[in-house]
Amino acid sequence: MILGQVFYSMMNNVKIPLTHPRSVSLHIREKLVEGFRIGAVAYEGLIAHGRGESFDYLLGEKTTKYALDAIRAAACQLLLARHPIISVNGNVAALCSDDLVKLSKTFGIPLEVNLFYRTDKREKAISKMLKKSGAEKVLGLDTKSCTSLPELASNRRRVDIEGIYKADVVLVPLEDGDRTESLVKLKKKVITVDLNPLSRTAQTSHISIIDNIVRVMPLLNQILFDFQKRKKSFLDNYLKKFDNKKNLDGSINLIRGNFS
Ligand code: PTJ
Repeated sequence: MILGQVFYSMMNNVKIPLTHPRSVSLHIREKLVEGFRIGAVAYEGLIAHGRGESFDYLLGEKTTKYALDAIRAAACQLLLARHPIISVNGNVAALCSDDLVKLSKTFGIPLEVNLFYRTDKREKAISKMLKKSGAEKVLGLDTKSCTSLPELASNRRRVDIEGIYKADVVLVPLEDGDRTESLVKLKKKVITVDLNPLSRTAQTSHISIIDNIVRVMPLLNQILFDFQKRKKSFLDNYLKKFDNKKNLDGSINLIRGNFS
C-alpha cells in the first residue's frame, strides 16, 4: 500500500521509502506478497517471481525493442481473433488485475482463471480480485461449464467450454511449458508473456513477449486501442513480418550483451 512517500511491506509491517533505489522492484514484490496473503498467489508463485526478477534484471528492467515488437504482434493477433481469451493465474492477478480487466472490458476479451496449483479457494480469491477490479464475468470456476484439454496431465487441463476450449487465440502470461505445447497442438495461436526467453513456454508460443507483465499490460492496452482503428490488411501484414524465433534471439543476445 502506497502512503505519501512510503509504501508498506504489510506482512512485515515495515515502511519502504519510495526513494529507495530498488523501490519499483520492491513494490512489485509487495504486490505478490499481498496476493499471497489474501490466498490468490501460490507459495510457488513467489519462487516463480524471483526467477522472473533475475531475468528482468538481466534485460535492464525496461521494455526492449524486441518486447515492443512482440506486443504489437500480440495486439494484431488479438484483434484478428474470433474467440480470444486471457488465461489468468495467481501471479498475474496479483500483479495487474486492473489492467487485465480494463483490457477485457474495452476489447471484449473474456478472462478465465486457470491454475497450475489449483484449489477452489485460490480460484475464488483470484475471481474476487478480478471482480474488485471491475470484472463482471470470470470464466473457469463453474465446473458445469468445464471440460478437459487432451494430452495434458496437470491441473491446467480443466478449461471452460466457452473460454480456452473454444478460443482460437489464447493469451497465457507466466505459463508452464506443458500447456503451451498442448494449446499449440490444438491449433490455437498462443501468446505468452515471460521474462525468460529460454523457457519452454517462450520457445513454444507463437508470440513470446519477453518483458515484465506489469510493463506489458498497460502497453498492450494502449497498442490495442491504437491498432483497432487500423485495417485488417495492416494487422495481417504485421503478423506476417513478425518472426518469433528472431525476436527471441534478439532478447537472448541483449542479455548476453548486458554481461559485458
Ligand atoms: O497461479 P498458478 O497456480 O497457476 O501458478 C503460477 C506459477 C507462475 C507459479 C506457475 O505457472 C509456474 O510454476 O510457472 P513457472 O514454470 O515457474 O514459470 C513462470 C515463468 O514466468 C518463468 O519463466 C518466470 O521467469 C516468468 N515470470 C515470473 N514473473 C514474471 C515472469 N514473466 C513476466 N513477468 C513477470 N512478472
